[in-house]
Amino acid sequence: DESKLKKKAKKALNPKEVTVDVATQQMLEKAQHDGVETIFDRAVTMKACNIGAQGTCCKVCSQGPCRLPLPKGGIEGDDTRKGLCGATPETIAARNFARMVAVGSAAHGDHGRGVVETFIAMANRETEDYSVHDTEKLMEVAQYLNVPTTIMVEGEDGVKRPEMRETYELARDVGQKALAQWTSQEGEILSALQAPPARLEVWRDLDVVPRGIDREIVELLHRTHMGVDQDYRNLVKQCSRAALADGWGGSMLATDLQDIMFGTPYPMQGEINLGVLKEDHVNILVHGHEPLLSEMIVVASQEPEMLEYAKQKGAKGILLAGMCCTANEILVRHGLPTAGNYLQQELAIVTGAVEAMVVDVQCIMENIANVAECYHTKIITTNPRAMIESGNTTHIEFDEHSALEDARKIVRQAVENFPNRRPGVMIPNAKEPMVAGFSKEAIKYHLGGAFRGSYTPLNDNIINGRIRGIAGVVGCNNARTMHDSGHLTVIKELLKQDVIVLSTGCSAMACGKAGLLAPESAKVYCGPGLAEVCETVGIPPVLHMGACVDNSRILMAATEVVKAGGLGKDISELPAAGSAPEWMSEKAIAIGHYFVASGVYTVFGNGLPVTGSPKFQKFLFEELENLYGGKWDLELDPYAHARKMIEHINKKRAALGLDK
Ligand code: CUV
Repeated sequence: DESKLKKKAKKALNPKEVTVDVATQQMLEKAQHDGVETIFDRAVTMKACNIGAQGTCCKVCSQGPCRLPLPKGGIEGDDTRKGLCGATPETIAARNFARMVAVGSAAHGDHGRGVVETFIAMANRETEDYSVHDTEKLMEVAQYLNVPTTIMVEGEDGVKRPEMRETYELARDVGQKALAQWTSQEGEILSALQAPPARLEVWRDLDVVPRGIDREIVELLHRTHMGVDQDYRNLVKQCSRAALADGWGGSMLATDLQDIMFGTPYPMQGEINLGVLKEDHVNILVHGHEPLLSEMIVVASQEPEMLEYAKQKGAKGILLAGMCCTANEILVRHGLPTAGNYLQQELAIVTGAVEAMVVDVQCIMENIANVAECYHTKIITTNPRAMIESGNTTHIEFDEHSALEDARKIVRQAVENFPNRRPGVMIPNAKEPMVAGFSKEAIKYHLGGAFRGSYTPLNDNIINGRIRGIAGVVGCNNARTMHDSGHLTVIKELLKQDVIVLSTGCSAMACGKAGLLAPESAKVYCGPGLAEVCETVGIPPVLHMGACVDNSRILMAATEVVKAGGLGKDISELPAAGSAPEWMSEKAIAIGHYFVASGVYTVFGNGLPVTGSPKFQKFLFEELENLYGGKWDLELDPYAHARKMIEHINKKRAALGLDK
């Protein structure tokens, strides 16, 4: 009847209200026209659960779920809320939080494990498809893993002298030693020892240096079992171990070994947004997180035989582009085009121009299979850990021993799908040029002054106030908040105040689409000091450092800044802050927590499931600062969000005696 229809019409999605990205708006209109439902539609029709959002729904045993929402009008007097077993809101919220840290750390850790396994196969020359690309990085990693890089060789004169070890022999030992960081049960993981000595001291005092990557995650999960750890402070302590095992362990080793195999990123020119797709080409999207497969697809899609095959099928060529963090991986190493960030994955298919979407792990929406059914797109899953139960997806398992062959199989299937395009293809006319690939090494080079090998000039610019401070703005998109808008507002506010921004993940992509990764944007968006630095050096004001695992690069860049001197002895003393304005994944919580435990003030947007327990929230938002020098915060309004970060940066500047 009419009132129902009216209600429905009222609930219908208005594309301009849910995203600031023009290409996304256009494709949402097309989806509506084509009768295709996306996450944006469901975000309108489906409300989130208020108790879960507060973090106080306990379902760790079958006597519940026990639901402990904040009473209307707040808590007066003692908080008497309890679960059946007596669990307090603190225990429940802390356990839920801990589980997010555990899963997020597990995701990065398992990604890292895959990299190490491939690395070992490469070092043993069991696969010719991968090789050592960056020997300098190999040496660096060998050093922190205590693997000797030289051996003593006796010369003709009978004198023994040190000689460099053979590359693959060295790589074998590095691979084994890296793997041992996952399995180790006691002591301290070696990659974490790269932190500034003062930070290490903080961790040792608090007894949170990770003993082994797997161990900390398993122990954290154990502690959240019914009836185990019922002290939220003690739970958070183990959260720190697991999160640090992610940032300074699983993620860091993944990044470093990927750099050895595929090259350390240096600034590259690239393009971003759905407009990178080409109507007359076979379009292949690689979506997910791991570069192991996508690196091979890069090779396979450029082989002459494959291009010939594409021509036979009526296409002019093959266009390979990325989505989500896989995009970041192939962008920062090859300059390959980026189709879009997390909330654009369904919409890429809606163009009708994608022959295959090849996925591995993490951030892949199950609904892409439904959307693909409305077009000709093939969804190809590749990882035994991540399949989609849907008739129209294909699984082509990827094995590092037959990597290039597997990649060829996948590309061939995409090419064969080209003639199956349906009428109504529409690619948005929207793409932006960008520069990406700022590893810690690249920052040293570009901001390193005349000698191109030091962080001192950067520090000098922070000390003299041209650069007020450093912000790490990272993380996902979230369908509960306007797509890309939080990232862009926070970042533009920071730039105005001369805060240089380091970015990764979907946040970096939001910047790319809005032109913030183009060096010319510096004079438009930055305060005079930062603009001058960017223009002198020729860099954009937002430095795209890679995928989410590459947040470890931000930790190491911060460490380099500490080492360069003049800004205190610890990361917690730096005029710096972290932010994830549109976070959604559990990985984001793990990342947030390792930033906090590393001494960084970290603000999240969009809600945090801790608000149902004011005591636990206070612990994270205030008391942690006394322990770690860093703390959590939550701010939904992006302007206030940026302001809080700037205030923190100012506070740190004052403590260092700058701006006198
Ligand atoms: Ni790993 S974790 S939505 S793709 S940043 Fe993007 Fe990045 Fe979040 Fe996922």
